[in-house]
Amino acid sequence: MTDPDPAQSPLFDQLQQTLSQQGLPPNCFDWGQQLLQRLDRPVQVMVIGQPGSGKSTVINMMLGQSVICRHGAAAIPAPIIEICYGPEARIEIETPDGRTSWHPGTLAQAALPPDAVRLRQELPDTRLQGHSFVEISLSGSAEQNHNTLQRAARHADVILWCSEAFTPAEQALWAAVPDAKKDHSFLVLTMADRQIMRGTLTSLLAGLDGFAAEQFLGVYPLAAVQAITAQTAGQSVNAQLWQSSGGRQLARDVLKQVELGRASDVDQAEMLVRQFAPKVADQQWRRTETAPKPAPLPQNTPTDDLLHTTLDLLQARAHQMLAETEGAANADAILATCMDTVRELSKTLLASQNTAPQVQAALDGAQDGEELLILCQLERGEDAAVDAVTLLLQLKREIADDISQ
Ligand SMILES: Nc1nc2c(ncn2[C@@H]2O[C@H](COP(=O)(O)OP(=O)(O)O)[C@@H](O)[C@H]2O)c(=O)[nH]1
Ligand SMILES: [Mg+2]
Repeated sequence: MTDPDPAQSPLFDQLQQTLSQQGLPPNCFDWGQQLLQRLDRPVQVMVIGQPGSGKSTVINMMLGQSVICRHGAAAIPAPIIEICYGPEARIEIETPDGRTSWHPGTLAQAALPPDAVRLRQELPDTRLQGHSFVEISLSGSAEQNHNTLQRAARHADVILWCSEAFTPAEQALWAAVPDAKKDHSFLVLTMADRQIMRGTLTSLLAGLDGFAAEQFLGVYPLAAVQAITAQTAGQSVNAQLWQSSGGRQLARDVLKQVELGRASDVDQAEMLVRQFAPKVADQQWRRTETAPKPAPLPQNTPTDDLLHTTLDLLQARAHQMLAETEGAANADAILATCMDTVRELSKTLLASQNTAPQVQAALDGAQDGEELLILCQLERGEDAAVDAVTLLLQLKREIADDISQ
């Protein structure tokens, strides 16, 4: 598990100290500043779609309680609703004149002015320290919706696009979202219960198959009202309804994506700190890093030794790539280094003829990684290089986890 509040973590302070030094390569400084910002706030899950597409109900489902609206109540008109952590349940209402006011309780309980432009719900739910939700309604002209979506996508870490049928107009809007964001996005086909009653769900899914598979991490038919009932109606969760409503799978996959995003930020921050930390911070870093580890076992198994060798390789290459970013960042060179590294890793693991499950898992990871890197090389460019480095860091994390088990 990652730290629920990375902004309070030693890593955040160490990265801040690292970035306050003179003479840091400009690329690394910019990269580090972006990481600091991301570590400083919860992962942003944006829930986007047309009014009445079921966005608020999806957020209620993820929260496991009806916070934004009650079932069957008229949709809240505000274009932006934020749901984040706070020590007690209270809402902030912003009206068109820019004034804001605070009220205790939840949106579902409050009488809201019809002209609110932004609503913020704070809840004492500690899960919201790790990720928060933003509901964005696309209720303007095609051009306004395009602009709203682009702006929202820039700030989003994960996107849930809510729609009953994902119409061609919505498909055209979505097509303009940057690919890097599409890789972290889910298509939620809301009101699936109605589609099932009409007998239209199968043909809807078949019709979307090609386009949606390319444009999203996955397509998730969801009967959100049933999914909320599954969690709230009885003393315990109705596992069967939670599963059949589509709620279980969507909630699980979204949370996994949130975790992956956070883990990747933490990995990258660790890498920057290791490479550039000032002397004092470097010593602190080593202390905090080594403190919680158990005393080393008297003898390492051959499998551990092999996995340590692969970790050293990944670490050395990560440093090499950071050094390469000192000049003009060269995405192609970084992609090539990542590819070499993964191939070398496969070769080392294969040559060892070690059949331990951890080694096999590392080999599977390296071979899958090679396939993904081929795709990154086709895409090229800065985003692809960042994806490639992230992939190496993920491999490193998986191998390290296996050693510590
Ligand atoms: N039958 C059914 N109704 C739903 C479902 N999800 C939402 N609704 C209803 O659709 C209406 C609009 O939902 P809401 O979440 O407010 O939409 P939003 O405007 O996109 O936030 C509400 O009356 C919800 O109760 C669903 O999965 N099945
Ligand atoms: Mg709503």
